Amino acid sequence: MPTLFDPVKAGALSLSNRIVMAPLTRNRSPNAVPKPVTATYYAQRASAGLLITEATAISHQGQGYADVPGLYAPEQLEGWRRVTDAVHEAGGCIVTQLWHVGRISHTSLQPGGGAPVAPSAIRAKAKTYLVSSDGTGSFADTSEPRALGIDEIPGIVADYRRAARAAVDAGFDGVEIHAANGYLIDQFLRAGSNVRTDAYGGTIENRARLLQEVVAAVTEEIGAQRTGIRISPVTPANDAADDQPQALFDYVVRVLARYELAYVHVIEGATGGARDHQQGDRPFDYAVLREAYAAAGGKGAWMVNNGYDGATAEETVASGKADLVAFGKPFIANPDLVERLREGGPFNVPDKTTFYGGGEHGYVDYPTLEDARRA
Ligand code: 8OZ
Repeated sequence: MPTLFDPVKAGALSLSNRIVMAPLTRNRSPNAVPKPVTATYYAQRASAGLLITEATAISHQGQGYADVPGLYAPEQLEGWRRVTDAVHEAGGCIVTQLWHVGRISHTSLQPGGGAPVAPSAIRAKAKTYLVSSDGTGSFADTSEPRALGIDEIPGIVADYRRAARAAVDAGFDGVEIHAANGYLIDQFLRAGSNVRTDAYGGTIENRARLLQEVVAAVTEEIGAQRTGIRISPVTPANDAADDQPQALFDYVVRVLARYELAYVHVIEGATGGARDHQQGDRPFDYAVLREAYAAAGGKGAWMVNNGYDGATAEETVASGKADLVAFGKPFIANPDLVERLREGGPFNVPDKTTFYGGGEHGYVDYPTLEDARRA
């Protein structure tokens, strides 16, 4: 019976244990450039089997929040090189999360102050986070998006490909395609945000076309075995809505099974919220989802996330329900989370007021068990 602490392979990634640091937005990269302190933050957490960076924009158009990092300018990639070097020095394995926000953006964050882009011109009932010139942050309604022309889609797929290449050149061990939480790829997938009548809308097959093209491009560029993907079948995050999530995501994983991906990362329930959150007329069946992937020949590691603790994670891995478990908030507050899980705690409590934006406090100053013993 595998334990959480046993090594495992996910495609080409050799992980020292099955505990993963989930992607966590921290809004500490002004001008989209990761600072030196971000290298310290990730290196402190390098005992995780795998670190997934915070969501990182593949292009200026893919930006939707103040002070989130990018992968599309030389200074950004230099910042990431410091991170990957520090993590590797500390013995860790790290992938970056490729992000295009689609309609979850604001004109003030877009090239030329233009409208954010989306499958259809439907505004999300969602907020984004802005920082004004005097440094004060505030939440703002997302802007009215414009529908992408079909001729613009190849350029977006090319941006994913370019970002994946840049990530590997900057020292990442691989990438995770962000297809969750109501951002661009998820907006195409879900009927609530996609009313297109061309080859990218209507049927499930058409709504999954962008996802399929992005996966094909990224895996061709850097290798499927270095590519993971994150999905969130029933999350309501960022106004994501579909009333047939089981049919939709059973199809999605069958598409994913065509590629020898490193892993499939599934957010169970409402992101950061209820695990039994429901969309459509029946509870979502994650076992059916995994069976659909395996039956179609999918070989990637199965990663689960959302509200796991040591006991539920241990049971999930021991029973074979998943190969990897990703932890979010616990990793913010516990740089040595792996050690603390091994010892059964204690755990530092995350401070919500320092999740988004700010400096070193609440970022790199949470104590390890060893720090606590010394103090
Ligand atoms: C929290 C705040 C801003 C963005 C996601 C990238 O939900 C995010 C995100 C989370 O995937």
